[in-house]
Amino acid sequence: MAFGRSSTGRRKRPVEPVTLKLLVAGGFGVGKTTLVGAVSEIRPLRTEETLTEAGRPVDDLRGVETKSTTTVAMDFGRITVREDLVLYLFGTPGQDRFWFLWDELAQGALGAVVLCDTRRLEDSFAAIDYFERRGIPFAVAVNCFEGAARFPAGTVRTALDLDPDVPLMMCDARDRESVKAVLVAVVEHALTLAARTREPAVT
Ligand SMILES: Nc1nc2c(ncn2[C@@H]2O[C@H](COP(=O)(O)OP(=O)(O)O)[C@@H](O)[C@H]2O)c(=O)[nH]1
Ligand SMILES: [Mg+2]
Repeated sequence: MAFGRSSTGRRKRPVEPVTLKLLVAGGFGVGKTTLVGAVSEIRPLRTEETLTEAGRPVDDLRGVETKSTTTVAMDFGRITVREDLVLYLFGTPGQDRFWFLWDELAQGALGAVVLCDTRRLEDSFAAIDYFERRGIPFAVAVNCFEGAARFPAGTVRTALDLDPDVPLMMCDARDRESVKAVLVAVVEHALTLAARTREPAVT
């Protein structure tokens, strides 16, 4: 038969993966650079600068006193979640003085992870507001630093005033599997929301 789609004798074609863009946001020192580095298959592109004395009054180091570098532009990484799904991660700069970059970074993003540290939850309010206002789907991940008090998810949810459908998870930004679970949750959440908005209106 001349035409047909028999696959016998044919090599399985490599799957062309879907690529999605996710943002990683949250307060300064919350673990964004660590998270991207933990899962990235490519050497993460980082734009770290040594914290200068001049930046000290601005860069709040409470809880991360050992931190000696800061991300001035962004972190960038890539993770293949499945053969057919590749995520590109863009870490947003945590400091308010780099907010002008956010709108550029948010272009084309499917969704975002907002990382939080329970010692400084308020540092992640701005990121949550940003995604809520722009209707960008996001999940909240609490980076469980040792020494930080553990709170039940419900308490954190209330403190952050999250909508009930926003996924909230505990994670360890240094742990690949933990971070992967967070990223998968964001993708699933974003796809669920997208499917909901695409549903035809009932007439
Ligand atoms: N103990 C612990 N330290 C962490 C964790 N995540 C990040 N760190 C450390 O906290 C500091 C701030 O993390 P970093 O990824 O640079 O924060 P960023 O400013 O959000 O990019 C660094 O010294 C990290 O090594 C974590 O889950 N546990
Ligand atoms: Mg950083």
